[in-house]
Amino acid sequence: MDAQQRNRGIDFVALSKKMAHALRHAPWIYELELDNEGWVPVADLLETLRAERRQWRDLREEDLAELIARADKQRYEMRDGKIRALYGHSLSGKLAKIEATPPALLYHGTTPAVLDAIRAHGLKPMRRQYVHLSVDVPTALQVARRRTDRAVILKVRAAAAHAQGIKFYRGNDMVWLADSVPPEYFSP
Ligand code: HQG
Repeated sequence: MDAQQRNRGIDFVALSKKMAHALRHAPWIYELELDNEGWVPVADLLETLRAERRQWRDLREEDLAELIARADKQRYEMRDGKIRALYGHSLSGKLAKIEATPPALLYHGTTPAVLDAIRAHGLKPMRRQYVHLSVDVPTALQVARRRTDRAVILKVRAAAAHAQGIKFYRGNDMVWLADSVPPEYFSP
């Protein structure tokens, strides 16, 4: 039995992308309203997803739980009848995140084309609410390879930045968030 059969024909990649659009970028298109921590009722999300595609018309909470459990990245969190994206938001209203102490070093995977701008101005959130940082080089490489086969990895002295008042927030086990990172905290 392949993955498709096990999951009643549900295409988890397409579903996850639709969820990202709804929970990170444009909830209003789906008549969803995120609370200030990014949560929406699972029932509301299911209702809108069921209407999106024939193959999703019987979508259940268990399917979302399975998607979360089997995903390559921990993008979503579901509990107490609510679900949210853990990072990646581009909404204009900034979500409330709890500050946390980052590991000593974090990594940012990017492309050669933007390296000069990043070295000059630091890491900026660009279209998202936060800068995204990875806990290790393999994860940063994976991030960069979405855009380039010539990945560039920046090493960020996160603990030093944190000690100087730069705020960090946990995304998931592999991803940390920051408002911005000035260039003096890049390791050579
Ligand atoms: C770059 C995915 C010019 C930055 C990933 C990046 C991640 C600058 C791009 C998550 C800059 C923004 C986020 C500056 C930063 N000047 N360019 N000053 N500062 N940049 O997609 O980190 O699969 O918003 O280097 O795995 O690539 O969707 O950020 O290239 O965890 O779950 O501006 O999204 O997760 O791009 O990726 P993005 P990102 P998912």
